[in-house]
Amino acid sequence: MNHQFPPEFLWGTATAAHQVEGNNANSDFWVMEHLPDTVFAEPSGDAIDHYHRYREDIALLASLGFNSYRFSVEWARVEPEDGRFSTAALDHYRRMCEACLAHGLKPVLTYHHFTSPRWLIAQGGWQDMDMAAKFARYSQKVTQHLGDLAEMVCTINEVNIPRMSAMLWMAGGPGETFIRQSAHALHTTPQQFAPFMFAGTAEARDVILAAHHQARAAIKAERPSLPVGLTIAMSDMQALPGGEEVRDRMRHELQDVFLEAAREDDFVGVQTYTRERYGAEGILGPEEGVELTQMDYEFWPQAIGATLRRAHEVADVPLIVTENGIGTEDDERRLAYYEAALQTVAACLQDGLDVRGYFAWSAFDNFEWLLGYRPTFGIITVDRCTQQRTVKPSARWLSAVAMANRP
Ligand code: GCO
Repeated sequence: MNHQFPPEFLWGTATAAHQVEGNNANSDFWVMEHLPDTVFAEPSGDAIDHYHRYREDIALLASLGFNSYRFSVEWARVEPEDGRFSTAALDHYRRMCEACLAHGLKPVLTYHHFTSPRWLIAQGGWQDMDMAAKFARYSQKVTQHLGDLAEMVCTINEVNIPRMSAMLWMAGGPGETFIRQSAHALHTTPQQFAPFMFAGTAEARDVILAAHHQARAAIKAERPSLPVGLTIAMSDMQALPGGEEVRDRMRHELQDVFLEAAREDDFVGVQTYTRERYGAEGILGPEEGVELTQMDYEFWPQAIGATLRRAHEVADVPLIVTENGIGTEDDERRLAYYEAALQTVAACLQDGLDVRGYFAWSAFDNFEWLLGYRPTFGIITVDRCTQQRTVKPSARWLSAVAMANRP
């Protein structure tokens, strides 16, 4: 795997605030995790206490030879009430950026990674066009405070995941009782209930894309040279004979419209875990005989090569693998996954695709949303009683690749 990557290539790992920080108590997810009929397996709680342990964590990641770290700024902390910004919270993220730079890691910031402040949901959440301006205002504030230290900014993580989840996994939504309880607890109505993850309508898609575009303008107004993009969840959508039409329709709806919306951006972040097969009737389950991961995804590391090529074809902007990885308790399989995945990334580079970086999901085992702490995506494991971190062999392997390819 040596010398197949350009010297300025970004090698990193990724996390998201809510999944690692702990006690993100002003966010919509925190509220939903604690309802009597919650759909979450368990609450996020202290997570891995990254909020307090970021210095050691960043030092550990740097010691592994990475040159970048992708993490998210938590809107619920930075703007705890509508229009009220917390300088202390902004300073916290500034200290994180400074710690990264002191250790030779370029900070790649995500401004929204699934969680939102409670007040936003009470106002109509991600279904209300007014929120786009609020997201832009928040983005401007964050850029004012951190923009000079950031390497690049992802506005919204996985802009297409609400639509995917509504069309593929959660048809009919998350269940009436849960919606009723959540809406009540978040001071809205079941009809207007729209946290990001559950905002799966076509109207919400337009709101999300407007939020991205307005945020991009706000960031550029502050700091014209800062690269801005969005990230998108892309599985390798394969058609079986007869499934081409359905696959094309679904791919347009779930991926292409979002890639098209990124054509004016500085880059697009591609996040891939597996493939999906389509037949004439729609999406098919895993193929018999193919190994499954903890997420019940097919073990399909080559998916990342296919999605990079697709993103290049449709968006035609520089590409970054902002997430790629596997939920497994068997770290040997993780290592095998990364090895095969990186081969396909190298092949894309060889074919002339402008791929600028690779971020493994995830740095640490962390809170996997509805599934709680059971799936383990980390290259570093965490004992959540002692908060002790232990580096897995897959991390050592990635570390060797990153170091061998650095100047
Ligand atoms: C994502 C998510 C992560 C998940 C990961 C594994 O962007 O989908 O960024 O939060 O943990 O995808 O399922």
